Amino acid sequence: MRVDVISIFPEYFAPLDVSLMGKARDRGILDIHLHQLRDWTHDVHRTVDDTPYGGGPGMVMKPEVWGEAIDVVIAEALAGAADAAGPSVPGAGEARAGLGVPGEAGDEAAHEGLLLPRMIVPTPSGRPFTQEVALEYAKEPWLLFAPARYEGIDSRVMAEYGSRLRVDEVSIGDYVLAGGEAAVLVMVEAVGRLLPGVLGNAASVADDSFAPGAMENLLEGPVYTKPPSWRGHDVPEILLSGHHGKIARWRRDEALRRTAAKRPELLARLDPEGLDKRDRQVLDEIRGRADTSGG
Ligand code: JAH
Repeated sequence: MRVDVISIFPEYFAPLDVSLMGKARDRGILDIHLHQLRDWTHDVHRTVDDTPYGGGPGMVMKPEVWGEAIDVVIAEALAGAADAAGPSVPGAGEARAGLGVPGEAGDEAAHEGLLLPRMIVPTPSGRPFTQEVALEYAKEPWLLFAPARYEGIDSRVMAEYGSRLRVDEVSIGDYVLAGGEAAVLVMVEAVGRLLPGVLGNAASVADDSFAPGAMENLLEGPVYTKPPSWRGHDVPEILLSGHHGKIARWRRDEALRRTAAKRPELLARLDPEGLDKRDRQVLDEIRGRADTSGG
């Protein structure tokens, strides 16, 4: 997957060199390109913001700068992908090889067939970013993130690119940040770990909280490792039993109980078709307790 990020703080994305995302990049699974928005300004002050029409506090990011930045980033990525795919004239490949020009083989950034990116603008007024959205983005070959600062980007930028490519205004939660960069880090990590070959164990994705299927709208239960007893706290005996069927059932019970305790609003979203007899029994016990405690 190719990811472009245009920001006035490209250095904010240094954490993407670390750990799982760093490895995904080293392996060429995740190809992240960072761009300084101010590179597309034309004034000595490299101005990216201006006062809001209609008045009010704060500043708004200027549309012309974003427009040039997005146009050039897309055009250069497409030109690079065409280069990497090689010449369409038969025989020219040998000429290129003779000149020592790198071809597609061994070219880690050889994105063939890039059309247009999906553009993602983080904003508190956007659609909620969920595991479902992360899975959807993980299927895309190319994402372009446009994190704003100040009070946001002039809305005409989203209108313009909304008619040229797919634009999503997305929120990672109901709070206001100082800018969209931290939200981009969150989204790139949530999407990046879902890319084929990034996680060692594909099963761990299916068992995640919120994963489509059995864990949809459920939180994962508690986890434990050695030692079996620590400061008087014992690992639940069932986990030491080696009874894999019973362990799976206990984990599901705990997921249901934890979801009821911490995110009761999620229970209403459980698919009744996805609940077995024991699931319903656990939920009845939880509701019974809730009903008696309420009086
Ligand atoms: C704040 C531009 N959903 C979290 C979120 C995302 C973006 C922003 N704030 C919160 C934000 C200022 C300027 C974006």
